Amino acid sequence: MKERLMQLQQEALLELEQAAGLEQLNELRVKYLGKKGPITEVLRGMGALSAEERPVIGQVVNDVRAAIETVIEAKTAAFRQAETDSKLRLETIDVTLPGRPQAHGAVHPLSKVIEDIEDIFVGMGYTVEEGPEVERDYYNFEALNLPQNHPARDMQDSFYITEELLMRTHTSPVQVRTMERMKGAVPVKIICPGKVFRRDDDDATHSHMFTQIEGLVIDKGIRMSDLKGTLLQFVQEMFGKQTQIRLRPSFFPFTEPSAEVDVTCSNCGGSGCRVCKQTGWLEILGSGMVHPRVLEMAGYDPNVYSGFAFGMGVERIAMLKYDIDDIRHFYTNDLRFLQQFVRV
Ligand code: 2NL
Repeated sequence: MKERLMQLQQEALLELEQAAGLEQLNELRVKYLGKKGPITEVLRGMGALSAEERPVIGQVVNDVRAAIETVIEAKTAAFRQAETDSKLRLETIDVTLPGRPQAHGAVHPLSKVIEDIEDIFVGMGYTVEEGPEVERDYYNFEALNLPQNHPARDMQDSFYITEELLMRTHTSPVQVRTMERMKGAVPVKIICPGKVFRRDDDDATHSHMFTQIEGLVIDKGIRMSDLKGTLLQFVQEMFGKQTQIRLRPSFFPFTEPSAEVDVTCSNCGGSGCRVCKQTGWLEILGSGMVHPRVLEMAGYDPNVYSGFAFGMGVERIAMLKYDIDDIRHFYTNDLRFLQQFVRV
C-alpha cells in the first residue's frame, strides 16, 4: 500500500512537472485529488485496514496529498505570474510617443457670424425669433406695406410656390408674426435670423438664397436716436471699438424715414482703400422707423407706439469681417475654405 502511494506521488509529480498551463494543472488536480481519484479511493478503503496500519498509511496518504498540493499551488502561482508578466509586456504603453492628432470640425463661418450677432443683441436684451421659409403673400408683402404692383412682388423677383405662397424674400414676416402674437404688448425687442430667397443670377456678391438678420424694437417713445445708438453699439462690438457709423437717407416701403447705414472701413480705418473703393465707408445694413401702416396692420396704434427696424445680409458682414471675396464660398463646402475657420 505504501509503495503504491509513493509510486502515485512520483507519477503525479512527474505529470505536474510537464503540465503546460493552468488548465492542465486543474485537470491533474481532479485526476489525483478529485472525488474519483486514487487518494480518495485509498482514504475510503482505510476502514479495511488494521488498527496498526491505519495511522501509518493515513500519515503517508496525507503526506502524498500534501506533496501534490504543494506542487500544484507552486505551479499555479508560477503560471499566474507568467500570465501577468506576458500581459504587462504586451500591454506596455509608451507614454513618450507623440499623440495621434484629433480631427477638428469647424463651425461654418456663417453660423459663427449669426451666433456672434445674436450674442451682441441678446446682450442688449433682445430675443431671437424664427419662422417659416415658405411664407404667405400677406406676411411677406401685404403686411409690410409693399403695394400690389411693387417690383419685388413680381414673379420675376420671387420664388412663388402658388399664387398665395412663396419663399420669403426677407425675414420681416417673422417680425410681423411676432407682433401679431404679442397682441399689442410692448416692448417688442427681437432679432430674426434665417434664409431668404430672391430670384437673381448668382455671382460673386449675389445668391438666390442668402442669410438675413432683421431687428425690430417697438415701445412708447422709440426714436431715430435709439436706432442710431443701438447700431453704433452693435458695429463697435462686431468690428471694434474704433468703428463709426453714418446714416444716409434711403427708401423702404416698410420704414419711414429710412436710412442706409455705413461703417468706417476696417481695412484702412476710413482713409480710403481698395476694399471701400476709396470712400472710407462700407454699407452694411438698411434701417428706419417702422412705417405707421405696418404698425397699424400688426395691431399697434401708431399714435401711441413707435419703433425702429433694420436688416442686414449676414454673408456680406462675414465677407467684410473675414476678407472673403466670393459669396459662393459659403455654399460650395470646399474643405480648403471651411477648414480655415477651424478653432484648434
Ligand atoms: C436690408 C434692409 C430692412 C427692415 C429691413 C422691417 C421689418 C418690419 C417693419 C419694418 Cl416688421 N422694417 N425690416 C427695415 C429696414 C431695412 O432691411 O438691406 N436688408 C438686407
